[in-house]
Amino acid sequence: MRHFTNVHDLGDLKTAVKEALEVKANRFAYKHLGQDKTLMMIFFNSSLRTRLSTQKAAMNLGMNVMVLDVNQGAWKLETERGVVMDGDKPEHLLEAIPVMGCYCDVIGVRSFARFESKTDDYEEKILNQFIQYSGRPVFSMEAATRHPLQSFADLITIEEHKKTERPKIVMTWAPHPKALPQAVPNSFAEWINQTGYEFVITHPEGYELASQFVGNAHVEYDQRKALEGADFVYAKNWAAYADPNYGKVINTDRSWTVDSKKMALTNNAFFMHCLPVRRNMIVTDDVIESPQSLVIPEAANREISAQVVLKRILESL
Ligand code: AN0
Ligand code: CP
Repeated sequence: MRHFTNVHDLGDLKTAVKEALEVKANRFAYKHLGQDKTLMMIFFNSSLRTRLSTQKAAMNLGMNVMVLDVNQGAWKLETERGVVMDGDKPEHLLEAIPVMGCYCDVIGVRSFARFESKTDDYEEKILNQFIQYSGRPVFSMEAATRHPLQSFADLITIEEHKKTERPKIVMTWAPHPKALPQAVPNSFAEWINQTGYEFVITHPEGYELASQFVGNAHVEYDQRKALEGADFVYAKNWAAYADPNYGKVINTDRSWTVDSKKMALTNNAFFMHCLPVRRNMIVTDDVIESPQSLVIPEAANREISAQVVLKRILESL
């Protein structure tokens, strides 16, 4: 595998999950793979889990790691070609990317949707420029439309906890005060659609996701109905995708918060969220603290998903 930006790059998911569980059981077995290889992680946006888990995964593989926070200490980067650079941005991405590529063997990029142009976001303009101009294998650490390392960790967590062959998975929108990208829900949907599990997406009207991600999932606008019999409840906020509200918060209805009454409608479901989470907006304290909450195991599996991805990239160098 050279680049990792979506579920299809990983090939067969059963094989990938099997490899993940092997890596998890013996995470230092591949230390030779990364010897004298350097990972560069580039962050255009904040992170706790992605930064730490990906660095840990790289260290497990014997790699050296460099981290650049573009907004803290680097030159401000112009991203548009053709701009007369007389403003506050001293450097262009078209020089910065190949320069970064000179100093490393693998590049991880975090670059969220900016909500300035739906086309730019959904064409993955920033991530694709790294793929085109860095000369290095590139993997997404959450780009504009997807967060595949998160979805892979979520799938590993589901495989570890499922009690039936074909669990019912419900992804529910939940309220949040600020506009958040669709990357996490898009990506989760893309991955779960590959599993063939029963998959329901529930959200208020106006929060429809792009059809290429919804795929064959059942969309149910009644959250209570959606949650009936669920084995896994995956909560997430996202801003509107549909025009004319792209990138906007159109509703912060707290009746959508996941609480114990909602969880009582389920089949004693596990609760999942990628974190960071705003308590008592997205989910109540009691639900996230309950024994059914998988938020910490999900975060722990971020080390494993990153390690499988880095291992496969290193194997292809
Ligand atoms: C980001 C998002 O919703 O995409 C990152 C989640 C992993 N969340 C926030 O910005 C709070
Ligand atoms: N879940 C996740 O990607 O968290 P961070 O934004 O903290 O990296």
